[in-house]
Amino acid sequence: MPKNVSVEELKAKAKELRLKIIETAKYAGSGHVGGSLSCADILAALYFKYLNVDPENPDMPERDKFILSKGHVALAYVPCLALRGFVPMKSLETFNYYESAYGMHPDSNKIRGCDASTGSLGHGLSMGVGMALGHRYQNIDAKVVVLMGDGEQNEGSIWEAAMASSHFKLHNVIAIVDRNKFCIDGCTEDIMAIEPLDKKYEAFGFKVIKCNGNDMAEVVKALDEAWVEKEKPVCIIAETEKGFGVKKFQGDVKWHYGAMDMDLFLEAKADIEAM
Ligand SMILES: Cc1ncc(C[n+]2csc(CCOP(=O)(O)OP(=O)(O)O)c2C)c(N)n1
Repeated sequence: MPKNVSVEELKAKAKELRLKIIETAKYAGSGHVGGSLSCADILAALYFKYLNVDPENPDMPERDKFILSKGHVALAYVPCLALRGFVPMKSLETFNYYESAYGMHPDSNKIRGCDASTGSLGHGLSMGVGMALGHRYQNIDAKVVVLMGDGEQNEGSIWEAAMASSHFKLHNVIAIVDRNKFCIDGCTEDIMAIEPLDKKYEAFGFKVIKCNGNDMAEVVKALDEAWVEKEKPVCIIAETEKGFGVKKFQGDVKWHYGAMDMDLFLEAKADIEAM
């Protein structure tokens, strides 16, 4: 059952998360800031309202599972786990350092509360199908939420997993696509077009919900609807903006991955604080 947390409280969490994202990128020297900022609202909503997870008991079998299929945004995920109490806040200072547990891609053997090691794109939904089937066989009523990128939709394995999700009627699987319109080196529609994405997921047997993924009220409405689905797997297409919250990053493909000097860091921080 989702917790009783208001949209305003979630907005404040998303803002806190965005600040942690850019601080962590500054500690690391660089990072995937664009795709981290685009999905900050989704992560904040999931971890502070929807997911049944417990930082005191991170391995409880009946927990909801979360898979960061777009694993390059550990820069958003690890700070989110820190804010939720799974990992020490201080550890963000070691992000992507040699021998740190917190690399540029998440390692479930090293990070408390992390259910899947990711980074090689295209595998999260397949892992999610396996986890959801595992829940079924063990009579565990838990959700499996998979956050994917839109460029990531070019990976064929996603579509095999989509077929399996509907074949097995995995209504506890919630796939979320961070539709920020950019991949690593350009617009998704120029590199390898994915539209009409909603029709594709519908054809693969999903219930499709569209929302503005940078508007917390819309994110909550979409997740509320997804959480009560009892027939089909769900795909939420969250329309977002890459770099959302920092004016210099928004709409600039260069900020898929980058390093900020101190002036830009302070500018980014001021932009987020003014949100
Ligand atoms: C299998 C695989 N191929 C290539 C990469 C390199 N890579 C890292 S991020 C990225 C772009 C991903 O774009 P998208 O899914 O749209 O992510 P977002 O824009 O949300 O950051 C690529 C190609 C990878 N991590 N895995």
